[in-house]
Amino acid sequence: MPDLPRNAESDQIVQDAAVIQQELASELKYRLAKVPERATEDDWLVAICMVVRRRMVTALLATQQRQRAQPAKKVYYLSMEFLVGRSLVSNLLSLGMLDAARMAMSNMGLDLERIADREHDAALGNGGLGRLAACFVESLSTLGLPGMGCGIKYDYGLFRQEFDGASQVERADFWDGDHSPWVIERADESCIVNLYGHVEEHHALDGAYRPTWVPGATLLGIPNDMPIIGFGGRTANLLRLYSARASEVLDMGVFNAGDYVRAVQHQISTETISKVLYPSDEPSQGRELRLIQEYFLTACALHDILREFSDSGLPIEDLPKRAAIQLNDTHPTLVIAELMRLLVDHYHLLWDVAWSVTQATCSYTNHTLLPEALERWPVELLTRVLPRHMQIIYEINSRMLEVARQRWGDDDARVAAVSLIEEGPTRHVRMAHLAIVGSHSINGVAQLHTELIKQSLVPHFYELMPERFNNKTNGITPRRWLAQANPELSALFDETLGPEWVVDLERLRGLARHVDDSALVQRLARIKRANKERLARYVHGTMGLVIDPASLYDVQIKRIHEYKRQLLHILHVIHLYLRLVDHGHDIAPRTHLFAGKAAPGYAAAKRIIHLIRSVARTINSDPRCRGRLSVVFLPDYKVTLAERIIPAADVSEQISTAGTEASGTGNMKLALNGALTVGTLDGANIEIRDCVGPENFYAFGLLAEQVGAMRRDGSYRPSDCVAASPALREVLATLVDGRFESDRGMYVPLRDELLHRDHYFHLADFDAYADVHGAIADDFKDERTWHRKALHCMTHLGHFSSDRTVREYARDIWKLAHA
Ligand code: 26V
Repeated sequence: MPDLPRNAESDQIVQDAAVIQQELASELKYRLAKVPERATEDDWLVAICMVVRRRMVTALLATQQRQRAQPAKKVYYLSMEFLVGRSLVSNLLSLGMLDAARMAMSNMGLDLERIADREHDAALGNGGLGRLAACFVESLSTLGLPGMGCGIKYDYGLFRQEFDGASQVERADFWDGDHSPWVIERADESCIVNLYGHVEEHHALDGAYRPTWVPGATLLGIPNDMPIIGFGGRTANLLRLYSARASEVLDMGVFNAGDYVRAVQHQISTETISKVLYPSDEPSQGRELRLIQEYFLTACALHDILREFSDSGLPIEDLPKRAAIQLNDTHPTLVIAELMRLLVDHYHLLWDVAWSVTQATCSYTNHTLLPEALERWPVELLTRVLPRHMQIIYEINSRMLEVARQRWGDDDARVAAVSLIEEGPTRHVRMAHLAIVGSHSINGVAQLHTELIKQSLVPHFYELMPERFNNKTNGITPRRWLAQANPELSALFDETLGPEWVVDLERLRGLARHVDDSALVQRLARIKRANKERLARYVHGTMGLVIDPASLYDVQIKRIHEYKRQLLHILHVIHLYLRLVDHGHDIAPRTHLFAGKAAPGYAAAKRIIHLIRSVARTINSDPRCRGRLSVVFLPDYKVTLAERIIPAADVSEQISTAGTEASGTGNMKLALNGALTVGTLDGANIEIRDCVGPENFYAFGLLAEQVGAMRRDGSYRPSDCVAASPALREVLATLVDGRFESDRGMYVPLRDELLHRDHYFHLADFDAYADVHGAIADDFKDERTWHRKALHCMTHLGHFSSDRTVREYARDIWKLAHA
């Protein structure tokens, strides 16, 4: 970044602003045919996006020209989800024109932030996994590495969350990708995707087996490119999102038979393929459409990968020299069967050669240990939708079982444990097993998670092929999650460290010299306070609730899931409430903020939301709680809301049952914005604690090993915890005594699960959680020490930049040339 003297820098901003102003006027006039007096905020949004888009296109073409001139290996990041959020401000920031754009608009009587707030938040993902993919594509560009994200252009992203009283209601969230200023349709690069049908057995003259897949349906995959610009504006890689369209190839046949209506219907049904993103944690029934979506992505992506490769003129055996394919979870695993199909059936490679090319090209990231989240597809369904792929999967399996038998002889249990096919009343294909055998690298997303993959999830595969397993701890992009979300804090970093920290987060270490600088700590405190006031205004504006910026903001924002234990958090809030109103104890002022969506079919998660909202209503309307305790459940959690909440948090709740949260990334975002973490020793929490030091991390609860042992020996008795804790007894009683909800039956299932099973060990950890919160409340009273701790933490969190993570993938797995 050029280190201009201050006044030269501001001269430059004035000049840039003048240019932007001219371009804005021109866009408004010639694209929208409007005069400024008649333009709406949405018109101005289009105009400013177009001004930015020009520069994006320039960067994109320059990047592509450079990459063509110097062909190099490229990574294709295949993911069913990219949770990109809004793009205007992040693009302005990357192009170094944020201040100039703000000035240009202000000169025209417009407020950039207000206009940017009208952009749709592209929610093409569920949560952590999708947001990680978006951070990675941004980091690839910032690092100048060649890569492309491949995903689906859903018409409807994750549902919008509304409320009917305390109950979640889902609303469709239409994303008009076809008219987004950030998307360029590439109809000329469409490809054909086949489905259904049957396989005909043929043999070549030399006797080789040459099956032909005769498809029963054909559709088109249309690429839609979203350039993702790196910080500094030098590199723009593509996020390529495919949409499905009816193919005329098939329709013509139907037309000829005279059935016009059926032809149009066919068009409607093929286009449903990219219609909607599936919410995670949904029960797995009736998911033929999801399987087709997954195949659709892999077929489209591979088509583009092989087309790009064919430009190299290299023989197909050299594919791994030019392409690395990263599977973001098992969702794109069919790419392994599809690549084998193309190599064997179309390129006529020998099976063993094709198999080494496939393994050398593909690598797999696991993101979950929960058994219910591991993908398994019924053999019957796969056979019907993708008959040739199912044959190939059987062949892969039989060769792998041969290796297993050589190793373990007739230890049938072990051999069955690695089979790609799960036997039972209905047979299933285990997608994680297919991903493992077809990849040269299998990675977890935090150290503990990787250990658990090796020791508990797939120990037999680890025994067979230990060298393939490795860890890549997740990270987050400091551009969106610091520079953009927390501009005041970033300005403080700029002043103290210079501007380079934003592309080299380890430089935050330079703050270490300042932890005893009381002026700096005071400024940090003022910045946090301003962020908390801003959030308070937002809460008041959207929900009509008054919250006190002087109180401790205790934040839990993430998908609602039993393993994440929002229930433990709200039980503790109830405990505080009872101390305050029933026992007359005073408590230090605190505000509990929750946000998150529950999958539409996940009854327990919806009940937890209902409980939180009911407790919030009771507490917020109880005058005895005024100035002491308030509870807020903010609706419709998404990237944009995260950007508002995170800079304002004092405490970050990361309280999953140890051994269940693969990594977490919200934990990193909150800590980097100066929140102190209360957390279990789970996922990346452990590495965060190692970095910041145990005295700056509020750890509590059972360890993964202890939870694992109790699960194995069945020794956990939640009722014993209740017997030993009067506080817990009192709290549980409120779930059914009508105090929070007049329908006393409403929370009976929650209470019964806790008392009789408690699969996620809430009650076992309750007392320890309450104790550690006691310590937090004490520490928060000493403001200076608190902010000093927060500063100390930030200093040591450079490791959690997604730049570091992506560099590790590039070096260890993808083998990309250095940038
Ligand atoms: C499963 C399904 C199944 C049904 C269809 C849609 C769908 C979508 C996603 C999933 C699995 C989600 C797994 C996941 O999000 N894991 C999270 O990954 C984060 C990034 O590595 C990590 O930080 C979180 O700890 C982990 O829970």
